[in-house]
Amino acid sequence: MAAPGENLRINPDRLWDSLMEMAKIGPGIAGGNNRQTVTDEDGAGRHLFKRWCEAAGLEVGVDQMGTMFARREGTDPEALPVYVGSHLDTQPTGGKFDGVLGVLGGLEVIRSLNDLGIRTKHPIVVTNWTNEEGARFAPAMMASAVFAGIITQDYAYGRTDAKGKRFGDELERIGWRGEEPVGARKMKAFFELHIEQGPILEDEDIDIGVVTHGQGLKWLQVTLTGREAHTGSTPMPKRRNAGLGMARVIELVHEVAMDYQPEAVGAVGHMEAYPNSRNIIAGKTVFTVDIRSPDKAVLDEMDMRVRHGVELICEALDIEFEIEQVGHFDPVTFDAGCVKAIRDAAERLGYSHRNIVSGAGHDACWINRVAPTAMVMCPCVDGLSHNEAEDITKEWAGAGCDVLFHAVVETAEIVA
Ligand code: HGY
Ligand code: MN
Ligand code: MN
Repeated sequence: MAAPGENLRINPDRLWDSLMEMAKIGPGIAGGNNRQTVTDEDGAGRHLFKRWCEAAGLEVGVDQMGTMFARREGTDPEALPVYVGSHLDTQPTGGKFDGVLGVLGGLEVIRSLNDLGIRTKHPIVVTNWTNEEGARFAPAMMASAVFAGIITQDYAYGRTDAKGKRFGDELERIGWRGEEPVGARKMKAFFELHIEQGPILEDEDIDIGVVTHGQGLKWLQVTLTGREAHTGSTPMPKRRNAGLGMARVIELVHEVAMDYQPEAVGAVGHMEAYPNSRNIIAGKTVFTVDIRSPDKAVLDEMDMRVRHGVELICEALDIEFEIEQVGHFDPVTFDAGCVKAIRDAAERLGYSHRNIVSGAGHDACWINRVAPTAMVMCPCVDGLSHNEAEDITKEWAGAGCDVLFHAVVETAEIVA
């Protein structure tokens, strides 16, 4: 089957307009977005996406985790569909492009096929995965993890946010709990377009990241319990300071990551101190350790060192600890055939490209367990993401979506 000609391109202006339209839903306070999963804002974004899909002639299905599947028929309805997508939920102080570019890029592929009157043998399904971010409800990539059989739907439904609300109840409340069983769908392949969320492509002035691997991740939720006491009248030796414990663990995580440079990373982004009063020694702290590495052995060693370090810190401070692993996936190797389709498309279209390992986690990391999967990346300004100032250019978005278009259409097989 001949590959699509290099003249086949998407409409970058239409893609950009859709990105800017979606960005109006769940605006942040500094130009980005706060459209957290299964909030009313998420619901509104889903309705807009559904309207656009139906206007493009797609049939929209929703599964019991709320993931949306918008299907364009192929000439052979029995042929396994090619899936393309990402996520519409954002961080609390997120950008306009993280995830959204991959969902609306998938829709742009459909819109371009419609414009060009191209039929494909395999159906194509544009996908919006629920709760990729894991900010409101851990773990990240939650719906794709249920789809891939990594975690159960009951576990996901029972996850609670900082206010104690259950994911399952919130999904029901916004009216996006579908009937379709999760994971029943079979795929020929899955492609995800995503911003790099790091500085490599921009620094090297490269248009396209051909994602060969994704680094592994562990999220450890740590609870330290000491004793609340007066910050003024309690002698230093008599304190059981959970706040000091958290500070020392944060330093430990940084030091452990620095021991495995240049790949490994580690930080603590989520921190809660109780009772969080100016003149009470924190009796309890709850925080999440985020450690990552492309090397499984390194990730496991970092995990072991952090756990051991927490034990020593708590012994010295006479405080108790609990550690719950609330997120984990091993380093991912994407499908060589799908990766080649992306690299060949970039070559054919005349875009500069390089292999790259994804620093961030993506739904593709889980879907790779159940179907041949690969990712396309485009640069982002200063490599910044998970920040309202996240930005890309229309050219970068267009180039990434052109490559996505070719990889998807080639895999779905154009019918002359
Ligand atoms: O945490 C991640 O890497 C992704 O943004 N959920
Ligand atoms: Mn993302
Ligand atoms: Mn993200």
